[in-house]
Amino acid sequence: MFGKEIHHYFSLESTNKIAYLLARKGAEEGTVVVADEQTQGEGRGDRYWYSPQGGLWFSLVLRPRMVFSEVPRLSILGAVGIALSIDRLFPSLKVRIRWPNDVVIRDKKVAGVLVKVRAERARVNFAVMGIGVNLNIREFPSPFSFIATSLVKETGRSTSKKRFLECALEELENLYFSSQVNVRLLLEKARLFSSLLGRQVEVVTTEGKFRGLAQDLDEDGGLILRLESGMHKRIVPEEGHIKERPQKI
Ligand code: BT5
Repeated sequence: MFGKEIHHYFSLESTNKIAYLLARKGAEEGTVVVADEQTQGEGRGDRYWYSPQGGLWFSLVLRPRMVFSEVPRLSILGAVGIALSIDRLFPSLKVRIRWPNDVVIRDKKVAGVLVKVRAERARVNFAVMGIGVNLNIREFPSPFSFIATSLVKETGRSTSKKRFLECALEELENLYFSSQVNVRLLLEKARLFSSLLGRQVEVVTTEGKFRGLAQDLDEDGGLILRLESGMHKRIVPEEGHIKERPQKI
């Protein structure tokens, strides 16, 4: 299903924008838009996503039967799908997910996920899952050089974009349909790859900063923190990001 229809472009502002337009016009679930480079790659909020040639930048049209509050689950699904793909192609790399949606190797970001949805009342009409993977980017300009890595930097080998995309679509499709039957499978995988669980973290949210032990993930992608006071705090993905490197305790 995923990738049955693929729209390939040499250069786009953002694959998410085109996929959103196609979805609005009725594109089928599984339609993919991929570009060799993006000139205005989008991160969450109004953050910028650096997308030169050499990376894999794609968006997937989904028509999930879910309510709006369940949408963060899709970002987790995207991150787990990419982590599984990297693990399958390069089992010796220690790939992790830094909540909510960063795929990291040695604490540096190798891939990111951005999900946009159109909802009517509380029901999701369609979703666009945008995924960026730094495959064959040999050098990053500042400020990305400190926070980003790529598969070629980690392995010394280039990766075929086609091969990675095929593998990612297969993993994403499996996760997508299996999580509709039982979301616990997805959560178990997310927990396995999580770089945070069991660590002391500081999370910055729209409500302020919270320090505590990252204890668990819940079904909708929330992070459960045990605060120093002993109280529990649930942080929803769209409201928080990790401020500093997690400390092992
Ligand atoms: C994300 O946002 O991680 C979502 C990235 C989604 C990109 C894909 S590419 C295909 C599709 N089309 C689009 O236009 N977007 C999607 P966020 O968690 O907000 O992270 C953004 C932050 O990551 C930036 O503020 C930078 O610090 C950092 N960053 C930007 N480009 C990067 C890169 N290539 N590699 C690693 N980190 C990067």
